[in-house]
Amino acid sequence: MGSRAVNATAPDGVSQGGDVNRKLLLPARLGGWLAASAAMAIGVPAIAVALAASPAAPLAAASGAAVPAIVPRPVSATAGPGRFTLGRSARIVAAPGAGAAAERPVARDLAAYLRPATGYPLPAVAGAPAAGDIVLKIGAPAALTPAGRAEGYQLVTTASNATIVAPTAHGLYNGVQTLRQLLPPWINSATVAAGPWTMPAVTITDYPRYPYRGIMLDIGRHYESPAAAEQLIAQVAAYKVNVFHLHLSDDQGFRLAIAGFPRLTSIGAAGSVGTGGRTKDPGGFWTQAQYRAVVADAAAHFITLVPEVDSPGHDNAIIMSEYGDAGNHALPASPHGINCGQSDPPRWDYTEDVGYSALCPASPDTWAIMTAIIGQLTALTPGPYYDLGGDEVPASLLSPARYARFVNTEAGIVGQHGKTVMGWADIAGPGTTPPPGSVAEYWQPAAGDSPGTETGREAVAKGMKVVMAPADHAYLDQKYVVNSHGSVPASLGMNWACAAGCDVSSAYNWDPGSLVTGVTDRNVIGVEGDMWGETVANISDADYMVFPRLLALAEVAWSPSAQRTASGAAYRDFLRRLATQGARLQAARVNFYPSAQVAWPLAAQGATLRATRDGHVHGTVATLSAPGLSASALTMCDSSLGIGCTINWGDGTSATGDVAGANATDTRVNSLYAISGDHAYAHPGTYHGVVTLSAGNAAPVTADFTALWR
Ligand code: TNX
Repeated sequence: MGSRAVNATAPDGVSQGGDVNRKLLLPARLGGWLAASAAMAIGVPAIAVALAASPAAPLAAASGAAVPAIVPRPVSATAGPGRFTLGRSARIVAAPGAGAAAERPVARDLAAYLRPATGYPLPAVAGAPAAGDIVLKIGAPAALTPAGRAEGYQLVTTASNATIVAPTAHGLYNGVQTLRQLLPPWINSATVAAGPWTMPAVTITDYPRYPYRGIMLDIGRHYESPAAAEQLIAQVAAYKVNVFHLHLSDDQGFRLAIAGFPRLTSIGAAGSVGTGGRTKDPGGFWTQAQYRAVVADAAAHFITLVPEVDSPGHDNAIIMSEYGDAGNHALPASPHGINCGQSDPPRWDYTEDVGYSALCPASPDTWAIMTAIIGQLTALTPGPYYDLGGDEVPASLLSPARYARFVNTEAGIVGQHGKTVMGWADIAGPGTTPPPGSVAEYWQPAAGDSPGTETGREAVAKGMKVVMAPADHAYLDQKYVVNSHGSVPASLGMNWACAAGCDVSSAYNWDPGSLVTGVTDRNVIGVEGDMWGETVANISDADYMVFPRLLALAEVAWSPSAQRTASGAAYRDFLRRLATQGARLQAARVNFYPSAQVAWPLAAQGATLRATRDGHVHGTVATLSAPGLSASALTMCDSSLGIGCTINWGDGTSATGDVAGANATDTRVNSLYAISGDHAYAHPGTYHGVVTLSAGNAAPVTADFTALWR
């Protein structure tokens, strides 16, 4: 992507953001794991099989007992005897205790998670629990260390109850996310599924390694609606992500209505990357009411929204909007003075280029605009952070001194509004004076003390906290590992940080507290996955890039530090647990890339069929999840291909079923498959049938179904 390179180096050799030219950043250290994964990447994805009855493949816990597969991996989990069955009469009980008020909303959340698939009423009530209930209680389990109390929880399931105890509502909510993963994957279905809804008995004590576990969505390059943002929020909350960083503005689009500056959206929001003459991709923006609603929706998922209006670079949309706004009395000088970009007058550039725009630090109009944006956005945002961006301003546009003056002025305004300054780690460069405790987001795909890493050490030296988002591990817009057909996906994503692809392995196998020399867990507050928007035109595309890699990042951010290497035990353990998430994601209708690095198991769920008056049944007997199984769905039941689906009708007869579904595309996972059949029973009754499914060399998976003729 040569055209995207930033000329970040000044003639005198000084630069913002380290001596980093994105084009040159193809880290040699990626080579090792690429070789190891190449074999898997070529040919059909590996398919392993797990029985439907044990959707969460058991893992050996420290004790040697089997504990269920949960992502992110809990701090400790010990299996107990038996299983808990969630039945039709179960209630979700906020146990009387210190914080019944805090428990109630989480109880309602849990009920809302469990009702669609179970079809059970699951009333959320206060009071004393009975056998069969799920119990939520504010309290302080002794096993939680003081550090673990803010978001930690203990979850105990026995044959009679499932109980979550946590010091905070957020901790309860985290426990709820774990509880969902103890149930079969079909608990994520939007429509009633057959069950049974059982979970293994287990004692889990859990709390996060880092307080900041984020995802960033760039709606500047391509517009995404509030509804799309909320869909992503709901999806990532399931993996205990607690920060939603919203990149609201970039060269190609400004996406939030700002009172007093209507041109920011009438002009600034009208395009997107790829817009040609504004006839394609019409852009868009959020009203302040819509923004507030997304903030509230995030908060309901215990997610803090961090707004970002990138500056002083990545600002062509602002400059194009305001350059000609001479009639605006809010601008004290001449608005032409805001433009320190490459061309004057400024021009739209709807390519993926970066590094050509800059707001001028000396213009009073620049600050009239920025003050309005920051004032309104901070007032709309209850969270502690305001992200001022600060990345990739070539020293040829703003000298380091002028860049630093810009950042320092803006940081002062942010501080006046009571917010903590956040920005890309470039803001830690020469001459900046961020208030101690400000947050630098480290993005360079560089480790140790190699070029680019100095931004991390500069941040530490200035007393800043660090969010780790090294592009070769955490940039979710990077293409996956190339396979025999070429780039993956061919039509989406970039490859500047990972020339041969960034897959699950690179998202997982790194350590935020030791990646960069001089940046340790004393400084690091968390991890963020960044979904840049140049190449993704809708939220389904974004999901395809976000999942499953975000699950790796969520674990790196949540779970205790581990020796994470491409050949190590921690990664193997993660892959096994990640594999079981495939059916969960499919049941939740989350689009994802069925990475060839993961041995996605088959998982199947039986249905209930009703016979006609003459004993005829016809229709879906089971639903099959087989991520990455790209053999044409319609030939799956052809045993000559080694893929079989046999329906045992429960009356002593068997037949081959039919399979229907959609194959994978370049940007969509293959659909769930419906296995169907036709049968005539001889006598009225309740029949217990079994569907047996197999693919390749894998052992079969079975699903029980029921046929009723009354
Ligand atoms: C880098 S590094 C960017 C974004 C791009 C992204 C594409 C940094 C803070 N910014 O402007 O969208 O690469 O991968």
